[in-house]
Amino acid sequence: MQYLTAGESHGAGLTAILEGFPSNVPLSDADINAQLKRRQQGYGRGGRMKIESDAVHILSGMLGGKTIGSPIALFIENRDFAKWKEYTHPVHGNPAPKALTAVRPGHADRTGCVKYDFADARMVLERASARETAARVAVGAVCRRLLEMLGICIASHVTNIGGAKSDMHPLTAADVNEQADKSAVRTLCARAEKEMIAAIDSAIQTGDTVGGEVELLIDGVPAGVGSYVHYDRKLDAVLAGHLMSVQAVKSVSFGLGEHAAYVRGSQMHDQMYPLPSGGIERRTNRAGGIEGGMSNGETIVSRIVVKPIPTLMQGLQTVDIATRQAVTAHPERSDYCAVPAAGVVAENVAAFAVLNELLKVTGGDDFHTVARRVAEMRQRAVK
Ligand code: EPS
Repeated sequence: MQYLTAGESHGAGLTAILEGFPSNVPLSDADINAQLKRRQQGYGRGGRMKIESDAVHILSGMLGGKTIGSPIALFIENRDFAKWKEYTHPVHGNPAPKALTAVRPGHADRTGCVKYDFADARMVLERASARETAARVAVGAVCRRLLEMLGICIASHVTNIGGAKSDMHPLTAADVNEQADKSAVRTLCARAEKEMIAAIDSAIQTGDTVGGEVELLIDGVPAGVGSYVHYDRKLDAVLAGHLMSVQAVKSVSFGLGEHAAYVRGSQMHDQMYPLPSGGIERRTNRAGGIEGGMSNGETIVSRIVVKPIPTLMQGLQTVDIATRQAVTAHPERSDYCAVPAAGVVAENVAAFAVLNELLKVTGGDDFHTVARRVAEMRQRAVK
């Protein structure tokens, strides 16, 4: 499979095309809208989320409520475009009144202007904006539908916001989203929830922003997705690339992650025990479900760190690229914290990556062929 996204944050909307998705998968707008809605939640979002109410238009790739194997085109309208079109209309807009030259440290503003030869960072930020993640979530939601039918479940929860840490580290994805979605900051830990909200409130009061960490869990991936035989087929490398591409992500790790630097081999590796059924049991999952670049059949566990958003109401010291004078960076409307949303984005970005790697193993243009092959893979792991 492959997908493309297009669209500017204050343009007409976001478009995505997903190519290579198997046929005969039942799908509805509601499946995608449910994920879009989850992405819009979270304490600490800015005013924009009160304007948008993301809903997908499925333009192609389906007939009679099922996918038909042809490219799936998706469109999400930007409601805010109604107020912006005199500036951001692709042909008739005049962006000059909305020019941004007090470039924001940490944002794509400055380097984007150098790279694309612009005198106005508006030309950069419209596309660099994390608004684009709505399109990626829509694509992921389609992939997720098929993964669910194969018994593959993806979930996430917030483990840290601004240093307020959760103690909860569930071993599987089951019920995690159900619980996390009830929390304003998508955390499973009641104590940490209060501290996380306090950290966001404190950032809001001081015109600052906070980042954090999410944990991603993927259950049910059969052993043998990805491969050790070549660098570009390693599942952890592929997944990390997709997750790292999400706006504001600064690190991605699997299993023990950076803690692996502190332990010995005997404390690191997940020992194996025979089961009467013929299968093999592990009593730990420090590998995070991936060994030798392949899923090993255990839950895939990844931790993703998101930096504090670089648009600060208090402004940071910078240089105006028009005047070359020292100024305070432009304080724009933005989010104070988008960590809860980042977890939802991570889930859906991972859904594409996992399905894409799975389809490379199974082959198959239609759902039943894929499902039969997945069943064979699972069977092989216990014989
Ligand atoms: C963003 C800035 C804010 C966010 C936006 C990402 O938008 P605005 O400048 O319109 O207030 O709300 O996120 C979304 C619109 C979204 O859908 O997530 C940025 O600069 O990255």
